[in-house]
Amino acid sequence: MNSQINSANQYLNDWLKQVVDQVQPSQVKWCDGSDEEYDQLVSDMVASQDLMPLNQETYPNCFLYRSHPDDVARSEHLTYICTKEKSDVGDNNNWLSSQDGHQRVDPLFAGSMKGRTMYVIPYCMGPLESPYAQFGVEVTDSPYVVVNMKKMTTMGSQVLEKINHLGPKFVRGLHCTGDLSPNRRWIMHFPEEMMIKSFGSGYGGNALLGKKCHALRLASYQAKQEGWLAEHMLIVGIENPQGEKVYVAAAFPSACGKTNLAMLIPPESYPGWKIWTVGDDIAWLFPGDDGRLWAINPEAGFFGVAPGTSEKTNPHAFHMLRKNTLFTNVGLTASNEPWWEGKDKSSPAYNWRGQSASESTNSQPFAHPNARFTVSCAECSSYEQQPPGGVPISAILFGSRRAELVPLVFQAKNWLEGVLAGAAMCSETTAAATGEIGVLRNDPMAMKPFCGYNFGDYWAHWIEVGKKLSHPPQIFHVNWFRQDKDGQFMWPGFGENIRVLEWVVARSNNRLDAQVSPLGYLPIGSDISLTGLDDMTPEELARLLYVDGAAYAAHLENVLAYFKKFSPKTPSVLLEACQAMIAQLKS
Ligand code: OXD
Ligand code: MN
Repeated sequence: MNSQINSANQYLNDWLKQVVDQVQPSQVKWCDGSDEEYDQLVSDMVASQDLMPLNQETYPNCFLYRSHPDDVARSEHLTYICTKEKSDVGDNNNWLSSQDGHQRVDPLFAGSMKGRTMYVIPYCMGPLESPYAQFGVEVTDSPYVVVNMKKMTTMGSQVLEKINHLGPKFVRGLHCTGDLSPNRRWIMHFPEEMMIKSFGSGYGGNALLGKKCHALRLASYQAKQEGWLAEHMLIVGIENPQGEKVYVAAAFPSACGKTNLAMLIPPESYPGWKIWTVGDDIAWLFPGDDGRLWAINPEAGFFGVAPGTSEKTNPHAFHMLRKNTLFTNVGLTASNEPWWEGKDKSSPAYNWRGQSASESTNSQPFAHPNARFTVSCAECSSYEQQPPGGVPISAILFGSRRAELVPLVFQAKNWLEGVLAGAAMCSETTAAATGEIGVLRNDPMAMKPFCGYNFGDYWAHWIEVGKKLSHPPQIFHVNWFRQDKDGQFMWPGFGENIRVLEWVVARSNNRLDAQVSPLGYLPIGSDISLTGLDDMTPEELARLLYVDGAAYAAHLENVLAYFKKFSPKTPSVLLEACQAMIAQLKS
């Protein structure tokens, strides 16, 4: 077996030989990343009934995967960052010493691939020729992981060529499906060793190691050492009717509409406006020599939430999913098309577990609320091929899901108050992670599940990055999810969010005045256009923008207490900015 471990990178060979000895696969398969390899894996999985072809006339080259019912989302409570010092990792993460982390998972890997194929996936995060690209090798026994990695990353022989010359500078990711029991599941990160060990889950965020594990947790740790940022952000280009394009990065917690915002189609009342999709989930942000912040999307595909995706909410995605897509845990119609809540007028015949409509319990959704689609970026008609050097960011949005309190939009007065706006984010939990849904929790910069180090150091790092920027992006906070007293959403969202983006762009270009408030700058009512939005009155818009000073101050008191949990790491300037804002809101 070890004779098959023959790359030109000795560090890679040494690691793979250890892995083979540990997991004892029946064969090793190096993934070349070709379409033929993908097709072969898909047809093998269809033959073994791990994958089900969907209606090939209406959904050509689309397949359905049904996961184990206990393995449908990220397992945050089983996700650990393992380092020498606990204080490096902070209370925002589960921590184990590196030694204990290895000791906990290694016995599970012993002999875990007996009788199975071990796939070796060399992958690249970011455009292959980008100076910002990062490399990794994922070893897995899951063909589902291989076919998903093919869509989500650049992978295969051309990547191995590059890794051959990297010496030890690549991430080693070991993944094994195990028996999928949550009692034998761990997602362990060893940032000091550039290593990931994930056992017992096939779910995307736990098993596609290039994504959350590498591109966010390990990358954020690395970015701290090297002076850049790895963030849970979409990236879009916003083009106005004059043809000017401005790039915006936006952080929202999981399953809060990042993919929809990334692919927004403006309404008819916004002729000439266009949104270009650069990325929908992760942004790596680098201070440039020109004092601006430059961004790349490290991913090559979308792993999006299917429920709620429709012709109305996200027409680009709705059409892109009609071919070459892997679906996970959606329902099925009688004509073998994928089905999810909020899709269209069709009816489901089977739920995500394969039970027929008569067998399934009425109150249960037919698609799992975290059902996903995996599709290459190239399939999206609004996708913009990113230049290797990235795109310059003019504005950063932080967005939380808040039924109350938080206005539709405000602009921070400066970088520090922008960092405060991001760090103060609280949002309601969603089905993207196991656990209760709708619980309000602190989710700074939407990075609670993804920051690979101590939040105190993270906020300090954000402040430091700002100091390197002579032309920093303007920072905004948005909330599409405010509700009225009857529990109805007050803002229509989706394509109509362009109205807020228009204000964001104008403010970033210094083209509009604004009202000054303790929170930051607020739109002067009429500056958010309501043209063509017949259902909304200026009074309703005023309610959406209303800030209850006392209630907001109370929220920030809680945030301050949260910040203090990370002291002495929490930067004192952040605490002072928060205290000053509380005092102003109260006065
Ligand atoms: C995702 C997530 O899958 O945030 O992007 O959970
Ligand atoms: Mn995400």
